[in-house]
Amino acid sequence: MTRSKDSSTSLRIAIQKSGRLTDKTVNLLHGIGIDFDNYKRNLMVKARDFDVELLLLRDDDIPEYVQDGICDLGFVGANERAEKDADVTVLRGLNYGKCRLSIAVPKDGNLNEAKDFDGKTIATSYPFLTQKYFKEQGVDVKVVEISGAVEITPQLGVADAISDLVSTGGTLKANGLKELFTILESETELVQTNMELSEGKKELIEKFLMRIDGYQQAGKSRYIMMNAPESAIETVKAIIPSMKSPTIVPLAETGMVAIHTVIPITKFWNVMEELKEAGASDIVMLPIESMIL
Ligand code: PRT
Ligand code: ZN
Repeated sequence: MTRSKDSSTSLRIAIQKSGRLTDKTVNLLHGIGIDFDNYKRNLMVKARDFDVELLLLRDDDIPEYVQDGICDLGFVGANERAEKDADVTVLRGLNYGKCRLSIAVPKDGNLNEAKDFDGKTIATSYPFLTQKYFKEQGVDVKVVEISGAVEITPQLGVADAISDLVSTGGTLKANGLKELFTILESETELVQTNMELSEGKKELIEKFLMRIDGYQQAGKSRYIMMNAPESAIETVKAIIPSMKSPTIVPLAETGMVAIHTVIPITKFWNVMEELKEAGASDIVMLPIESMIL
C-alpha cells in the first residue's frame, strides 16, 4: 500500500468520514481556513485555498494509511493509533474526542484487581492494547475480539469482563457494569507519516501547524476590553495575566482610559472581581478567531 514516490505536492490528510470525530475535525479545518465541499458524498475532496486534499476514511484505517504514507497527516483517536501500533509521529493532541479505554466488570461480581483476571475472558474491540495491558500485569487472560456492542457480552455469558471506550460511563452503567482500570487515556491526535516527505510538503505541514496552533491558542484566549480611571492603570496591569503589554487608549471623558488585552480564558472569572475593585468598569470579553504569537 506504500506510495512509492512522494511526487504529489498536495498535502494529503486523512479524516474520519462519518462518526464522532468528523464534525469537530471539519470545524477545525474550516476554522484554520481550509474550506471544502461535499465531503459527505466523496472519498476524496480538494480544499479551495490551501494545497490540501482530504481522504475520508473509517477511523480504524487512518493509522495505517498515514503509516504507509498514503496520507501525509491524519486526524485520529489515540486509541486507534495505539491499537494499530502505528509507526507515525504524533504532532499535536487536539483536546476533543476525549475518552479512555477501560476494563469493566459486572458490578456485583468478584473481579476487583488485575490478579483476579487470571484465566478470565475479556471481550473487546481493542485486543492488542488489552492483551498488552494484562501481559504487563503478568496476568494470563483470554481476549475475544468483538467489533460492536461489547458491553452486552458479560450478560450473554460470552465474556467475564470487557475492555471498551468510556466517556461519560453511561453505557457501562446501563449494562450493569463498573469501570475498574484505565488502560489508555485518549484524545484526537494529529499524526504525521514517518515516510520521507518532499521539502514542499514539509513547508506546507509547518504552515498547517502554525494555523492549528493559532486556532487552538485562540480557543483558549479571550480579548478583553474595559474602561478605567488613569490612576488605576498600574493596578489593572498588575491584575491582568496578559500575554503582551495591554493597549491603553484615552477616552473622551478626561482622566479615563480604555484598556484592551488578550488573556487566557481560564483566568477571566478570577480576575473579573479584582478588576472591578480596582475601578475598572464596562468589562467586555470577546472570542478570538485565530492568533499568531
Ligand atoms: O465508522 P468508523 O469506524 O469510522 O467509526 P467508529 O464507529 O469506529 O467510531 P466512532 O465514530 O464511534 O468513534 C470515533 C472515535 O471517537 C473513537 O475512536 C474515539 O477516539 C472517540 N470517542 C470518544 C469515542 C467515545 N468518546 C465513546 N464514548 N468512541 C466511542 N465511544 C463509545 C464507546 O465505545 C461506548 O460504546 O461510546 C460508548 C461509551 O460512551 P459513554 O459516554 O456511555 O461512556
Ligand atoms: Zn472505527
